[in-house]
Amino acid sequence: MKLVYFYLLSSIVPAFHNVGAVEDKTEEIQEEEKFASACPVSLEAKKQCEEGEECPYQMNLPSLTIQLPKSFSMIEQVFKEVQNLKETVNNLKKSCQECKLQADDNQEIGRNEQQQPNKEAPEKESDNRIKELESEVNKLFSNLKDAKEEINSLHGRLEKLSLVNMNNIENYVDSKVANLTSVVNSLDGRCSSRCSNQTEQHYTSAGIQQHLIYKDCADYYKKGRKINGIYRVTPDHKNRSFEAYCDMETMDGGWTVIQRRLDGSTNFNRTWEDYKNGFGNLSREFWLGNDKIHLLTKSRDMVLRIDLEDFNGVKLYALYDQFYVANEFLKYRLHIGNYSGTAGNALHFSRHYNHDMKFFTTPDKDHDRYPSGNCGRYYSSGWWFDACLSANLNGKYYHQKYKGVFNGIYWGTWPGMANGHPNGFKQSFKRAKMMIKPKFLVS
Ligand SMILES: [Ca+2]
Repeated sequence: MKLVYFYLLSSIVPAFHNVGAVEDKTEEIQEEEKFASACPVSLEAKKQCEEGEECPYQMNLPSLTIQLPKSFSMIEQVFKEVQNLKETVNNLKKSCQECKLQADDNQEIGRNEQQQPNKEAPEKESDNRIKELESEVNKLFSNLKDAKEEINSLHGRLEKLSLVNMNNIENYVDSKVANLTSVVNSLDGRCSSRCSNQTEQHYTSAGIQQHLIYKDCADYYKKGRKINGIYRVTPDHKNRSFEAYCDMETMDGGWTVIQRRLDGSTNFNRTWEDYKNGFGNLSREFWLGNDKIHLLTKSRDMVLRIDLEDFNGVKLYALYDQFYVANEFLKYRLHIGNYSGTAGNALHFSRHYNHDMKFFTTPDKDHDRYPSGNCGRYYSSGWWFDACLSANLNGKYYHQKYKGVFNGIYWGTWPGMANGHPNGFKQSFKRAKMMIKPKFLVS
């Protein structure tokens, strides 16, 4: 539409140019007529105007028809198409904006999705932490292992030290006990000669049984009790009294018997507890008990006499000028002194077979020096085994010679004992007896 208006104006401009040349009236009329025939455009005042007055003029134009190129007919179509295109573009733009929004959304989601690994980051961190902890634990484990090895080695050293110390302490205590018992015995000897009547009278008037003051069979013997039999003794006033068999005939009497074998009526294959408390029949075969033996030998310095008789009627004896059995804590360790007698020193046979200073072993408690097994179990008895024996008076009672393991009553220095008989039979004993007596009474 705007284009059409432009062409109308451009055709008017030459008309105004011609209006400027009106002054020449003759020519003007001719020209007007000419022009009117050629182009019917007239310019005239609207009303009669005075000179010098500004009057409105009007211009009449003939109907105008302009021939435009054919291609101009396409303009409307093009315009329509342009409109369509514009709409399409707008639509596209709109959809594009939606696309963009979607894309932005997607990007947002993408960003969020990209944040996923960030969410996993703490997991990675915790993984690393776990690895660190694992390595720390491994370090601690190896440290612990080292510490354990160190503790084991220290433990070994400590055991050695404690063993050495224990031996020292034991020896120290033993020597002190020996000194004390010697002093007590000498005092006791003096008292028995000067104060015994007073003591007896005192106890009698107090109504206390007289036997409470008898430490052992020797005390009874000193009081004129010279018949073999069972007497109640109190070797330590802090401990209970107990019965013991007293031999009042052998070698000036006054012997407290701690073990006896004579007929095989009592089984000597016994436990630690049995040997601790004692077992058997005091009138026949028995073991007095390690606790009692300890108390008896603790209260006085004692000597030990062993009497043996074989089935051939041979009777021999062994005398040890010291005999002490330690307490249970020290595993009833044996202490023996110098030997004298006729049966031979079987308790201290050699450097390798020595029962002195050995712990007590029973079939259920191995304290012997035989590393591969229990001597008590092998030889069916409780005894102060080395590894294992040159003497064992608690062995099995055989009523005659026997074959096999040396598990009978055994005294290694007995004539023909160690070699055995040519036919493989082993010596057995008819009687065995172990008894003790205060040293100061033995000349
Ligand atoms: Ca052993």
